[in-house]
Amino acid sequence: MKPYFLDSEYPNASLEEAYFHVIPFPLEETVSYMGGTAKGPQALLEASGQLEKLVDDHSEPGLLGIHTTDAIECTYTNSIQEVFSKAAKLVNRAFRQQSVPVMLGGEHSVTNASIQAITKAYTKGEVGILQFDAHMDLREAYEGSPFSHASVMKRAVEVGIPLYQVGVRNYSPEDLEAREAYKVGHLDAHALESMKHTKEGFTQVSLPESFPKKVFITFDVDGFDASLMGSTGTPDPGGLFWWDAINLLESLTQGRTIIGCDVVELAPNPLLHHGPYIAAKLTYHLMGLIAKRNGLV
Ligand SMILES: [Mn+2]
Repeated sequence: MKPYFLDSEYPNASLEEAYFHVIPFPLEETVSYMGGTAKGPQALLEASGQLEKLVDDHSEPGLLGIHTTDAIECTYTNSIQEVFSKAAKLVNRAFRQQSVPVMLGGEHSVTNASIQAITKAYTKGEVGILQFDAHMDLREAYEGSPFSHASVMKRAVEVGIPLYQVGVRNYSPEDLEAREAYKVGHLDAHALESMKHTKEGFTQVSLPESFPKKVFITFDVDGFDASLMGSTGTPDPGGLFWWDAINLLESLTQGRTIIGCDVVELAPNPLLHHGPYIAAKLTYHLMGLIAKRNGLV
């Protein structure tokens, strides 16, 4: 899908050679408030042209090769499952060749494809999901759909994928019950706010010892504070600022490898052009973190 991720600096690497498979997934099916996520991947890819080659530790994740695939076609005949299965194949292809899928949403339900792929490629309990989000997304179904953006993490925990949530600040009683039932670890926004002002900041946080050593990161951009990220369906106050997110990613992934990630719920707003750029910068930062954690830099 053109433009390719960071094509201002690198040609689209071949699928076989690329360490990162960027998969645009412009799904907009069950969005509950403001729409626009169908335009998220395109806007993020365009904004990636403004990035530089280096990330904060001066490493250059782009050297590992980035291949941007065609966008997932989001139409289906009978069930939206068909679309997730199609996307899951691309995620599995990345897993098979020891590459890393980087999916660009689209609404948060796109993660259903990665959940399917993880279930197929890994044994139960081998991979955990680290979720940045304003919401838990743990409802059984939402507006009649079990594949809603508000249910996507329920689909993960019910098949035995351990989950850890960061930045949550807006949830229902049903979410909370599921979180307790499935023993979901968390660092909610309110707890983070207190922690932020201590001497240690976020340097001492870590995933539980028992959490899997292989991690998939799902980053819903509404995890960011509403003032930073207005380009999303449900901007929410009291969220993460840039360095909060970066420092938490750093601390929480210590001692882990990262098998894939997604950046979801970007809904571009023509008046807020920093939104897609922030999402693109986060995506490239994640590639740098993945390269580091997987021992490639
Ligand atoms: Mn979400």
